[in-house]
Amino acid sequence: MTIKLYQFPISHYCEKVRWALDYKGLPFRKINLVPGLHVRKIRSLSEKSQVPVIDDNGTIVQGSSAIIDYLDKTYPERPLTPHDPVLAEQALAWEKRLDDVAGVAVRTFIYHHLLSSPSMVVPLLTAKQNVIVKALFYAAYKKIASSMRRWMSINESTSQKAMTDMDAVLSDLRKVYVNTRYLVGDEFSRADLAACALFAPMYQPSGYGLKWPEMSEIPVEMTEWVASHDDALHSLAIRYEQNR
Ligand SMILES: N[C@@H](CCC(=O)N[C@@H](CS)C(=O)NCC(=O)O)C(=O)O
Repeated sequence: MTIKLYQFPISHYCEKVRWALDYKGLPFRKINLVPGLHVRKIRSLSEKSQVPVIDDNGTIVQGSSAIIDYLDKTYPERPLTPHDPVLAEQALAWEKRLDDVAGVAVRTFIYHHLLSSPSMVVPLLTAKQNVIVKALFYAAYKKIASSMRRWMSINESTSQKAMTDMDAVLSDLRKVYVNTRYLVGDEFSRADLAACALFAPMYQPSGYGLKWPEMSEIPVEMTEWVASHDDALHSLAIRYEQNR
């Protein structure tokens, strides 16, 4: 039976899993959920309310890193975890930092700027949903936006910290990518996948499967940040194109 992926199309943690499944050539079916309305469904499957979650013929796995562990163990072709234990440890350390620091920072920064613009953010949050869901989401938008800010601690001060965190991680990625093709060893691994997927909302690749807002609509704070990190983001965009 095909693997089911419970996801938000906009989520960069879900992009990690979409990419891992595609990379391994595993067929899967996306079950697109709407933030807020997802809780009941996800809690019926697993302990926390977070996506991504996969259901592989009754085996439920939650969280992008745990899902990649599971896929590499169950479907070892095209591994994303290096075989060499030292390199595996390095890849997992990169991935952990990217998940815990960069992924959270990218999300905080983006939502801080986009949540004040419903016409831009609602199509992203309700991507792949029907018009009725979209209309209901617009109707409840004020409440949803303030819950999202509360539940993910999104405000001016966390957004400032997010910029510092993104700077630090991007600068370390740049130091490696300037000399080598991959973060760990000489093959593409879950470290590169995590870096390119979690920063993807900042360089908006077409392979992500989302209709990104027009550059001209994006708040100036975001375009300025992107412009000032052009080199580092470019090295991620290239690797995304080569391996996605
Ligand atoms: N570390 C987790 C993070 C997942 C995560 O933060 N998911 C967010 C979407 S980007 C989510 O589901 N938020 C809703 C919730 O927590 O109920 C992973 O790698 O999967």
